[in-house]
Amino acid sequence: PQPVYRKDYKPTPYLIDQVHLTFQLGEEHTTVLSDLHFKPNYQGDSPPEVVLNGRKDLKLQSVKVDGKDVPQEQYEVSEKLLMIRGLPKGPFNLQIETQIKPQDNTSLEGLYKSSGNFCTQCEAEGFRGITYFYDRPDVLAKYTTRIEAPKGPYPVLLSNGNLQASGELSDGRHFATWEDPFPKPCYLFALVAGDLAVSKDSFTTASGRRVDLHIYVQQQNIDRVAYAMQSLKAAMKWDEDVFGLEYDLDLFNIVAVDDFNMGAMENKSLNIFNSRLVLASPATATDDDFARIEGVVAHEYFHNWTGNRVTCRDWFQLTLKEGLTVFRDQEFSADMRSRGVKRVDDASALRRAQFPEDAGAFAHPIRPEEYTRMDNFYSLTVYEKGAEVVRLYQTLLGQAGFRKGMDLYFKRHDGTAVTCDDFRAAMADANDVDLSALGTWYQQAGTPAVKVSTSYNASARTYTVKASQSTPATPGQSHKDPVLIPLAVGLLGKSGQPLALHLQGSKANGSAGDSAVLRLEKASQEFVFTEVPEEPVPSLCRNFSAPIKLEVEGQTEDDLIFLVKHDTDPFARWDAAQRLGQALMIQLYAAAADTSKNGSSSLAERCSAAGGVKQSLVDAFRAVLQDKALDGAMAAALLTLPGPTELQAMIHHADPVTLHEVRKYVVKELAQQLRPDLEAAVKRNDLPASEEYSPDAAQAAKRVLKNKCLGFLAALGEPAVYSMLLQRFRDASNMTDEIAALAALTECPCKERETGLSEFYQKWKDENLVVLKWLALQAASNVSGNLAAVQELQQHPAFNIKNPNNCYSLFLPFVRSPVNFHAGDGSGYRFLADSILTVDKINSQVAARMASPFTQLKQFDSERQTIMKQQAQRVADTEGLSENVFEVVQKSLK
Ligand code: BAL
Ligand code: ZN
Repeated sequence: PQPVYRKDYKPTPYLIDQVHLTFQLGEEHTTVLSDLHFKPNYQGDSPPEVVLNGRKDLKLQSVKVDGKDVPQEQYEVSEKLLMIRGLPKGPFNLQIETQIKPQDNTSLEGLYKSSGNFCTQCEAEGFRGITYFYDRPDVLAKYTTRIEAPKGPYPVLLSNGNLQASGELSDGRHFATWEDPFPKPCYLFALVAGDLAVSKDSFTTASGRRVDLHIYVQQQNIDRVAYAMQSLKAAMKWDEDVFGLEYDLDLFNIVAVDDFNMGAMENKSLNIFNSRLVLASPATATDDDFARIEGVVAHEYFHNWTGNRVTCRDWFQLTLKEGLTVFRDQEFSADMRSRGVKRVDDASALRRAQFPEDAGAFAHPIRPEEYTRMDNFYSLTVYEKGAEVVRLYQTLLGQAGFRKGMDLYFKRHDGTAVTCDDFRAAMADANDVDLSALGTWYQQAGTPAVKVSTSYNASARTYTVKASQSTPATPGQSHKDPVLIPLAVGLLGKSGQPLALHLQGSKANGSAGDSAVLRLEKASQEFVFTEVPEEPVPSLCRNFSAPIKLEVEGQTEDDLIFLVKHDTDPFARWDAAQRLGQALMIQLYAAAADTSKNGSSSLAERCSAAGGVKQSLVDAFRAVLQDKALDGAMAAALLTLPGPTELQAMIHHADPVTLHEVRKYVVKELAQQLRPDLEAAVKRNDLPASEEYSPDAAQAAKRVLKNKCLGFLAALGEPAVYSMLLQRFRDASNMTDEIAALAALTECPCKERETGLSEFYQKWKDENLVVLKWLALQAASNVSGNLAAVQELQQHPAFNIKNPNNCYSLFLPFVRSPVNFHAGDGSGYRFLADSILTVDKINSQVAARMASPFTQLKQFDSERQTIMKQQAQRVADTEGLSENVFEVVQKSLK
């Protein structure tokens, strides 16, 4: 397969400004009539060829220009293209008729069927699976869509825009015609036809427009949409309040489908969602599910402006809409819930998942330079790191400056397809500043590493912060330039009080409360604070002001404990706790892995001979547990030790199983020493049975802390704790508590584990979304030898390999189990490779996602690298492999 390069961008020789589509939906096949109005966009007198994208399963029926058949010698059809010559000068209409078979489409791109209903997914390049078209985001057209279908099985017919007409046809068929007044690229096209129930509400915009809000789901799920509806209305209001952005049509539809590759899709006025991100009831959804639904409903809604009204010129610019929209949904969730906890969660997720991507074989800049399959670049880097880069603008410009930039961006670019450079120019021009230094973030892959050293001069009362930065080489990019890093800094005095900040010169970018924002832009720089009355403890990268890895020279354990106690910045406080845990586990890993001195000792003995878990860490955790004023969610975050992926990245070629055992040892030691505090915190945070469940942040915070403590107690390995967990599982009045108790048991090899899993399945076997949780818990378990259980689950009647959620709930959690995925005999890797090959024949996007662990293989010890490579190679060598999977595995093998 040939990659596409960003540098090769060229506009199309024609524009298409009007699209009329007619779908004749049927059980045997579907006919698509497409009538396209072409306008010249070329120089010179001789009309060039029209070359349209297609897919091999399109059956071309006819091609006409201005109503007349195009002679066969004037067009050519290949697997991926339709080429037409001899076109008239000036505008013309091209009519194409194709036949497709949505019922056989398991790729879930283009038009397909889910639970008997027709639906579409066109981003990034799915529209070419429906009809021949310029399937690229810079061709914007107004669409009219007529849908014809048998009325019995498909009473609901939906597409983008407003309903223009509907009525009966002969033979029990009916039709609906939809018209979308806003020009859009084809990736935003959508169609749904099916037997769906609808929940209706409305929202009146600030300027008085009444918008009908409809959420369509399968009949049996109609009582589970209230939260999504409430979230939608909150998002509409928030976008008006914060960005002055109103909705622009009279109707907004959401449809939930079970079979969906992504989380959701922002099609103009007809968002289509993976049902797991719409449906929720306290009995079936967890607090996290509720929060995710709120965030994703908002995200898709926010795309109406950032993505739909202003879209991307080409797919390399994906972060233009995704980074920006993730940033917007993060800010929305921060306003709906706890801002500090949200920031910690986002920073933690970035470090856990995006940092490894940025350090692995698939590292790419937020604006990639090339791709083979665009689907592979719907990545954490483009989305989440992209959002952090958008946040840099806000940190540098302040909220008001950022808003000015957004206003100018819409003023300049509404209704057009633009680039990330256009976004940066709008931000810069609106604030009359030079932001060219931010450009490097779009070009360079890799996480910048910043080293900070500090010194206090008591006689001069100055405090000097020296910072140097470097970005590690990534595949294809050995040279890296410094990037512009806003580093938010606070200084704490001896009793934990914030010190007033006076920064010498004008190197600070501004200050917010107790923090100053240092502007790092060179390889190495120095900043001096004056009038500092005492030697402070620095609080660095506050609010995670940039997506960097920070090393603080000379930072002591006492400093970290002090920060955990006193820092008022939630991120910096959490980060200090993380650093304490990291340092301990890195030290214990060295002892655990060194079997040379006493090979017959157990891992616990080696860890304990190396000093075990330090009293200081125990004390810090105890203080968190005893702090009744602390938000429960923040407490839970502070009590969460760094996970396997963060630790793996810090220890060169570590053995992941030993690392897991070390972490387990630390959890157990903490549980033993903190038992009374853990038990007290559980008690304190148990809600009275009389209190009705609410997914709001306040109540959820109590549950998350309680369940975090239960997780620690499970590590004690005591029969009494197992029975207590089983009882809690049985007594739980909501899914959050039910699944948390079961999750704790699932990590323990005990009879209560089997009882719980079996009872849970019996209780929930008819609820697809709950069964997914059951699959995921078992697949992720570190109970040794669990691969056999996962293989059995693959054969279980509840498991459907054609459904992406099923694959995501079995294979992705499995690879997160250090013990079983990284089993020394290579069985986990073999299983993954076999599963990728099976799924690839059904759905290559899902298979490519499953292949991503191979991009990390260089992190592990050499034996594991060897056996992982063998399996990646086996996948790469398989005949008929999809381009999606090929692109991921061949990068992994370089
Ligand atoms: N555009 C794909 C789904 C999303 O990011 O909203
Ligand atoms: Zn998005």
